[in-house]
Amino acid sequence: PPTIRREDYRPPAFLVDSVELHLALHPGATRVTASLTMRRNPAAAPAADLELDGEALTLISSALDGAPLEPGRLARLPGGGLRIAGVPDAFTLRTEVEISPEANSELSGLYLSGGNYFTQCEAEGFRRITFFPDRPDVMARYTTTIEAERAACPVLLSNGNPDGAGELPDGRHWARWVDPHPKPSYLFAVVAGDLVAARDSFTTQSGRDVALAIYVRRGDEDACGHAMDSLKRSMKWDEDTYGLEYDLDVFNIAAVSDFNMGAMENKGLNVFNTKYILARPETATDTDYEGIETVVAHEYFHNWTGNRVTCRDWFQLSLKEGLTVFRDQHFSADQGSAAVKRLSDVRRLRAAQFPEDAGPMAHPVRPDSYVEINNFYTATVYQKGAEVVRMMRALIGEAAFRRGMDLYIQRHDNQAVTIEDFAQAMQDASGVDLSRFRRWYGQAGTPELRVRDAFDPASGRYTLTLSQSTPPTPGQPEKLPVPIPVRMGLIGADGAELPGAGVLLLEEAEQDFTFDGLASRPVPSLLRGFSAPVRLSGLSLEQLGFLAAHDSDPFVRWDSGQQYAVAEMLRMVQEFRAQKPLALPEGLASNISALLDGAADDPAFAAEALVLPSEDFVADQMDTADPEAVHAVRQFLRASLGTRFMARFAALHDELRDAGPYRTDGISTGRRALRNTALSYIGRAEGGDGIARAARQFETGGNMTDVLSALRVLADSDAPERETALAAFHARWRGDDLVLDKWFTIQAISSREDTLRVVEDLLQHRDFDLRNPNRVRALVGAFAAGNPARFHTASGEGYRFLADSVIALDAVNTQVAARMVGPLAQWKRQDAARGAIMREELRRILARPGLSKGTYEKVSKGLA
Ligand code: HT7
Ligand code: ZN
Repeated sequence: PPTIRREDYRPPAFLVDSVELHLALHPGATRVTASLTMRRNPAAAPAADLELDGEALTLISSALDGAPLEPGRLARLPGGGLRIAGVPDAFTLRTEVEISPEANSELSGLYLSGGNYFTQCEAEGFRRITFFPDRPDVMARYTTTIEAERAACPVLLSNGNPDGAGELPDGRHWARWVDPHPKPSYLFAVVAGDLVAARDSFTTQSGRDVALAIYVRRGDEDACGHAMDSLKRSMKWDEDTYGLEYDLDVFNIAAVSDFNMGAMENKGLNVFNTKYILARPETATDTDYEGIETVVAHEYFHNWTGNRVTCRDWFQLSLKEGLTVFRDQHFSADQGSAAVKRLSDVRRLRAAQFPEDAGPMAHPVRPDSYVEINNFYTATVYQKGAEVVRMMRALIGEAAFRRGMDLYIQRHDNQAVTIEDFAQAMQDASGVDLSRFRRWYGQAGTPELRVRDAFDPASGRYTLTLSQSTPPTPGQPEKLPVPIPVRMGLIGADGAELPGAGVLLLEEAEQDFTFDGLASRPVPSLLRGFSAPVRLSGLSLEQLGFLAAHDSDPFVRWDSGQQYAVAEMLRMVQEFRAQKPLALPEGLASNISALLDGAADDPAFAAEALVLPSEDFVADQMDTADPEAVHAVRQFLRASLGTRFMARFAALHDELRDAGPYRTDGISTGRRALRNTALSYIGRAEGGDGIARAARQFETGGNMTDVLSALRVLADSDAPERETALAAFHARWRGDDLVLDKWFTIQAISSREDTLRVVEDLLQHRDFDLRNPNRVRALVGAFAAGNPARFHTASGEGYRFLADSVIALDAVNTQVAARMVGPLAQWKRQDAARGAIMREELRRILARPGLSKGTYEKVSKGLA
């Protein structure tokens, strides 16, 4: 398959001013008629023929300016597109095509889910609905008429504002929608079916009333409250923070249980995975509630950053995604504890993006090439992209950043632009030269930041030497220094903050920063708030322990504790490999003890800090991973800490029980998180009553957070309560897809040795469905990406299981299949024996005839 390169970008030869679409919905044969008002693009090289994208379309008829096109002027292009020879400078093209929603298991284009129709057009799904120049720099005004059988599809929705509806013969009806804003085709959407709405309204800052509706399956309307509340808070926040107001009369959301990703920001008609809409205390965990708030906000914020100002081409994806993740993170931080939100964002970045940036798929935030664009909806484009925006704000200051946003939107409203345009607006608004900073967009790899320090007692001068280097990544052997903002402070021996705190800007490979007037050697607190997405090294175990206990910055306090634990765990891994007996390090125990002392002051922070670094995170710090040894060490520590502090964990578990109704405020979720962290330690402790506590909590827990935490403890155990609880959970929640996903996941991530067998059996379970991405992610994805000890079993069975799953999936849904390849592609991180089996499995996938280009790209790059 061809590689698309950023440097090959050319403006579109033809533009589309307006689109009149008519969809006559039928499950097996939907008719789509499109009338496109088109003209030559004066900014493009002249082209005699018109080329339109198309995929899986059956052409029924076509006409140019009202006259049927003779077959001699039409040719089909290799991927399924259409070439029309010799078109005039301006014309109307009318095409009629047939598509089959019921045969569409890709979930891209128009498809059926539970008998209802949904579309997904990003990135290149619109070409599966009609012939079109399906690229984001072609922005047009859409009018959409949908007709369907009234009984099966009482609800007919599209983008924009409603503009009429009526009856048709044979029990059919129609509705028309007009979207006044020009938009790229990837933001087009249609939803039709038997759905019911939860309704509300929002009055904008200029006094316009917007009708809000969330469409769900009948019976789920009572589970939309949190999503609706999150939507209204997002609308208000964007007005207050950026002066950005919603721009249509209606804002609709439709929820669907078969969906490739989390949600989609289609103009005026967001489509959401049910996972990010539906929540009841008894079915959704605190993490689910947080996810809903974040994703609802994210999609809403796209209305300006993505929709009104969109991307020129898909290489600019981070223009909308990095910026919008930055915005949703800022919003969520403003809703509760900003510090705890930052820790969890950084945890996620390190878990997903750092390994990606160090692996075979490493790419810059603005990639240079791709084979399948769907493979580039990555942690790098999203999360690292957000970090780059955050650094930009740190460099130019909050006020200038706001001016930059105003300027960016004012300059580029209704345009399809580049990351350069965004950086230029920030530069123009701030007066700060960002030319060097732009390297962050072009260079892949995680910079390594090293610190050395020296103190001269005679002069009282303290010198911090910071140096940076970025490792080579595929296609980028040499790296230049990037500007790294290092927010820092100095801590005195008594734990007090000393003068000198601020932001150091490391621009060169190495720089000295001096501080005068110090009485004794301070401890440096670096990367406060995680001011740059880098790996920091050079602090001693002693300094880390000191910072974990004393720093005023919660991020550094948390991170130093984690780094301390990692250092000890790495040492223990060596002991384990040398078959030496393991012992609980006293320093680590005293860190945990100090956290327990202060737990009542900030339960949410304590819950984060008490959790040991994940197995993946520890393995990521090793030259060659050793999943068995890391697992053994982590389990040993959990058990030893649980045993050592049993009484204190038990007291927390008793004291923090929820009183009163379920609430999702930061205090309540923090208390539950801490209580369940305590339970998980007790569950591993020797001689404890963890199983009895978990069984009791499982039976009596009043919310899914508590029930699932208890079930997790049981699912990891060999106790008879395990089977009883899993069976009871299944019986109770069989009818609820989202809860059943949790049942699959909890078994897939169990630390038990028989987990792979269990997962293989679950693949055959009557409730497993390869066509449902949530279910696939819940079982296959959770096992391969969330259970390193069992996935990397030395026999290679875990690898074979994943390769078999990818092969089966590729025939059903290529986007989901390609996304599952990731863990196999990390073979260079494993030892030679495992690496060889992983490569063998990648080759086996690659040898499959008819492999999709997305899976091909992931596997072939993974093998390189
Ligand atoms: N902009 C969207 C990204 C997306 C997507 C969503 C659903 C299904 C397939 C998709 N491909 C790309 C979601 C977002 O980031 O907001
Ligand atoms: Zn997005």
